[in-house]
Amino acid sequence: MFCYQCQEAAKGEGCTIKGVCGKEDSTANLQDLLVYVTKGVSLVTEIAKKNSVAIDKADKFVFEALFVTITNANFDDNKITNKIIEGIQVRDALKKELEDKGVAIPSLPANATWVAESDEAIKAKSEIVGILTEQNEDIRSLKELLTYGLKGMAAYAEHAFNLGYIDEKVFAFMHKALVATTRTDITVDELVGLTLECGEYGVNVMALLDKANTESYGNPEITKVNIGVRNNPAILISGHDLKDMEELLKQTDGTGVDVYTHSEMLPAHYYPAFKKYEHFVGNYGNAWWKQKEEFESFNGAILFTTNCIVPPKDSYKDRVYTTGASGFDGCTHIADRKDGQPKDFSVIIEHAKKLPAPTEIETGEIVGGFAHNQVLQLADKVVDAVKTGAIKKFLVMAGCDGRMKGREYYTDFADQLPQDTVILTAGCAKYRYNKLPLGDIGGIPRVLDAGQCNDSYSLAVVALKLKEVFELNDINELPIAYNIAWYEQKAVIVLLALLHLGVKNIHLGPTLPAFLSPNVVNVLVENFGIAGIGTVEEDLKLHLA
Ligand code: FS2
Ligand code: SF4
Repeated sequence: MFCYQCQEAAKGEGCTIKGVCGKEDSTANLQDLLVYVTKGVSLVTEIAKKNSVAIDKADKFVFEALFVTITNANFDDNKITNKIIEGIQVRDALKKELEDKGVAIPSLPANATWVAESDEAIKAKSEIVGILTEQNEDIRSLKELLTYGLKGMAAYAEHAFNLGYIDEKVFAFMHKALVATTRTDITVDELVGLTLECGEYGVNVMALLDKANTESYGNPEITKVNIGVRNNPAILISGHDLKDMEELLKQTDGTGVDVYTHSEMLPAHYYPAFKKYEHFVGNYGNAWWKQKEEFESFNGAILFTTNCIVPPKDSYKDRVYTTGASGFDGCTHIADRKDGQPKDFSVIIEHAKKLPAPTEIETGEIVGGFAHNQVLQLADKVVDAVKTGAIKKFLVMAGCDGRMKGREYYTDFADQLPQDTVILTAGCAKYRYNKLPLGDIGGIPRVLDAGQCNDSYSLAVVALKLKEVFELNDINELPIAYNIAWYEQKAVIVLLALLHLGVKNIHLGPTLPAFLSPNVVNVLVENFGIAGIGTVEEDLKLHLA
């Protein structure tokens, strides 16, 4: 195996024996093969599209498959193998339709012709299609940067799709970009161009998901979320998928089973449509990487709707369920929706009924719900505070959390910011500082949480609005600094989206991606002012200058 797609890549270079995330060598290889086959699906899809063959199954396959390969989403070799076989079937069905129409299919790369003859053949192939097959370090770096952006895009496209929202142009870009990564003659300049274009479609897919979420469940509003517990059996729901959230709340209503959110599902509390459920109690615990302790003390059943899974301990593994793109060998998987019917969560609900209530680990409330609609309602207040000097600077500290010790930097940075600064956040990065007593500025909390990582889109909408109000020519003239934390590939698409919107001088930590070669880092530094992080003291000076 060789994997360097996330921030925790071993030695800052890549995992080669087993993932720091817990991914086994066989799983990593199968994920490489799934990406390889997915590129083959896109190669044939491009031809099918030109010849008016329906490609909706291929669109769906591509975003599902890429999502499965995101860091710590799916550790189930059987599920990944089935997806590889499904990809070949989708691809070959398109070929058959083309042949039936009399279309001559040109000679294609092996991605589009390889067939899985046996389990042994799948294993053998999975060992020779990894990232390192691309010899040129810069081309490899750019191909992977693009692929990781697409993985993030795929995750957001899938959540939107689950709510009935699609953007065919996003799918078309995914196919085009995947095909480009199969080319052996592609240049650095072409890949840089595609990477920037990826950011454009990143904005589009986040806007689509924002529309899907807000039209389905209302605009997030300022909300106090309980972090204590009640004395009922319960289900803890993690991940990002709001359709799963809705269906679980409906199916648990009146059963005596409470529902709590974990990590990135916290922002579900901000949506009006979910507030009506009396049994939707609060948020339990912190960011994803603390799940070993927190799932132990939660006592109830746990549902993963997406990443981030930490391989579960035996002591609670039987209480863990997965659905959608997520999977873990030995955990029960809740099947996909069929024929427009909701998923059936009865098995986890019945299990939860037999389990003890959660053990309290903290009490109190956290405040969030500052997505674009809510912030724009407060715009006058915010603009006044900037004009009077009550707010001197906004710090965008969105992104991911992770277990690396160096991430204490973000707690210290937030804690030491002066009283006339406001943190704008989204994603699970917030758990590094959202329980600190940072206070407010004239009623505006000093940490404004827009929601999940995809709600970084909201932060961009707010920035663009402020640019308009202050009649500025450039988004970079605003008193906003970007100190972003990353972990997995959704942060990659968020970063590319911000670059597309013209944001410069983003600081990215706790370490720069292992998949960026020195030359690619130079391109990002020279054109966008991207930089890593320094010490808290240095960075406070830098960002507040
Ligand atoms: Fe956090 Fe994990 Fe949201 Fe990432 S819960 S690192 O998936 O996408 O952010
Ligand atoms: Fe390593 Fe991250 Fe890849 Fe897991 S996803 S194998 S931790 S680089």
